[in-house]
Amino acid sequence: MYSELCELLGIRYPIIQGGMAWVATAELAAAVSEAGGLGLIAAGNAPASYVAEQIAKARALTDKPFGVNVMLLSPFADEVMALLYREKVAVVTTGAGNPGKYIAGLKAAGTKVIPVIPSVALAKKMERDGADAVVAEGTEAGGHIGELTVMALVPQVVDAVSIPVIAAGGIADSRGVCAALALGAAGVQIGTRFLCSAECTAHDNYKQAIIAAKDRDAVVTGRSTGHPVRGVKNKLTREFERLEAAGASLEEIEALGSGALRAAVVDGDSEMGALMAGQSAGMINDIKPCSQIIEELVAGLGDVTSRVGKLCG
Ligand code: TUI
Repeated sequence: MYSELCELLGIRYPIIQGGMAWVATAELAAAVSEAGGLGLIAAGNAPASYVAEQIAKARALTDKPFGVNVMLLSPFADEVMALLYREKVAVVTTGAGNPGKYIAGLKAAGTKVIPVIPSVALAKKMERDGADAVVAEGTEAGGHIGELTVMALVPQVVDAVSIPVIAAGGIADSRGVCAALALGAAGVQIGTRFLCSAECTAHDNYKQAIIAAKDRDAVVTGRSTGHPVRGVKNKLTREFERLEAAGASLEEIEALGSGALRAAVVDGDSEMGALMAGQSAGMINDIKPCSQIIEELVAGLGDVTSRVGKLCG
């Protein structure tokens, strides 16, 4: 499994770990990078000082390239980007917004810039602004999501831009990786599967909720706020649904979500915590080391491609 992305990023496999706020710490990022993928530290809603600590920790854990994901709705996005101009990490990915104004500064630092995009229009804009690749994230993903599925979004983005396209959303095994490559992707970004890894420092209750989840359990809340979020169904998502149905104010709905991700990841609150996860939650049944997750993703491709080859050949 080798693509232009491996060349661009200096990695063995074109497998990127999702930039999950609170979940994607230096430990997880280093484990994925050590295993030949690209690990990411998530800046989430944290200040630059936290990101600086995490970068130092990851550098102590691995010599391999890793990246930082910047969530652009964060009040600290500007100061985190200012830090990244100095830190010269290999890769910066962005989510939940348009990173256009930061691209030149990151590129001047020698950093590869890979925005996560939910539409063809934003992909084209990012290419014009100098992005090195894009992650086309489907609505199957966990956390804050767009509307299009991977199946529809990825080929349309591939047709619209010349830079490499990385598929994300709902991918957790070799079948998903192979399908993404068939759609024209140069690689994949995987979140939920890496959350259920041995090296992920998220609370075990969060991991167990994903393992227990069935196909329809990763639900979307917050559509009425303009920031839809997918996560495992629990007391919190039911409370969201109740408030949204009752026509509660934006402030009331957002107050419910505030601090809920930290509660899930750090405190293990599986009732009122935001158990953000993608639709792949239903096919994740165990916790294993990142190296094993990556080895199995790659090793399984032979069987998938030979099956497809027989059907098509
Ligand atoms: O960003 C994500 N996933 C996230 S961010 C997050 S924290 C959060 N929590 C509550 C509400 C909002 C955020 C949890 N999960 N994935 C990448 C992603 N980016 N999905 C969708 C987008 C996106 C949306 C609009 C990217 C760009 C965009 O552009 C709008 C514009 O400004 O042009």
